[in-house]
Amino acid sequence: MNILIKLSLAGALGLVSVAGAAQEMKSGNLMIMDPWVRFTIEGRPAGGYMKVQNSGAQADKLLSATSPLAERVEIHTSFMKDGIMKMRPVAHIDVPAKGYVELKSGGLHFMIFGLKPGLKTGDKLPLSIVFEKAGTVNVEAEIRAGGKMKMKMKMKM
Ligand SMILES: [Cu+2]
Repeated sequence: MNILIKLSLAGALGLVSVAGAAQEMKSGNLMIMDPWVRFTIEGRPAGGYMKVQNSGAQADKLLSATSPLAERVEIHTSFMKDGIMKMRPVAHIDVPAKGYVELKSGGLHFMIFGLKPGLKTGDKLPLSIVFEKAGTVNVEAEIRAGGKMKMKMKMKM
């Protein structure tokens, strides 16, 4: 009985944290929506994703990012070559005026190297994102399981 109650409570808490996961951070004309990081095994770089919306009449540029819990963060783009998904660093990401850019799996993304060991799904990774015009915007990206990485891990098991 006790165990049942604990389990259902854990389930309810899980639902609450999922519902509260979608984050927004506004800075000037920029809005950072739903920043998250894909959980990865220790020692592997992790992908970081979010949507950056610009309500201003001037375009901006995402120049770089850092995290106190990672060695370095690169900006990557993904592309197909000979049927294989590859990626390479890019210098910046354009944020169009009165528009948005989405950092997502298989497209532009943050590549986060040297994550502090012990981070797990549900933890928040602080990210300081530097824009050419808007300056530095601090967000907390939730670490989530998901996508291709999860499927790979399932196949290995
Ligand atoms: Cu990458």
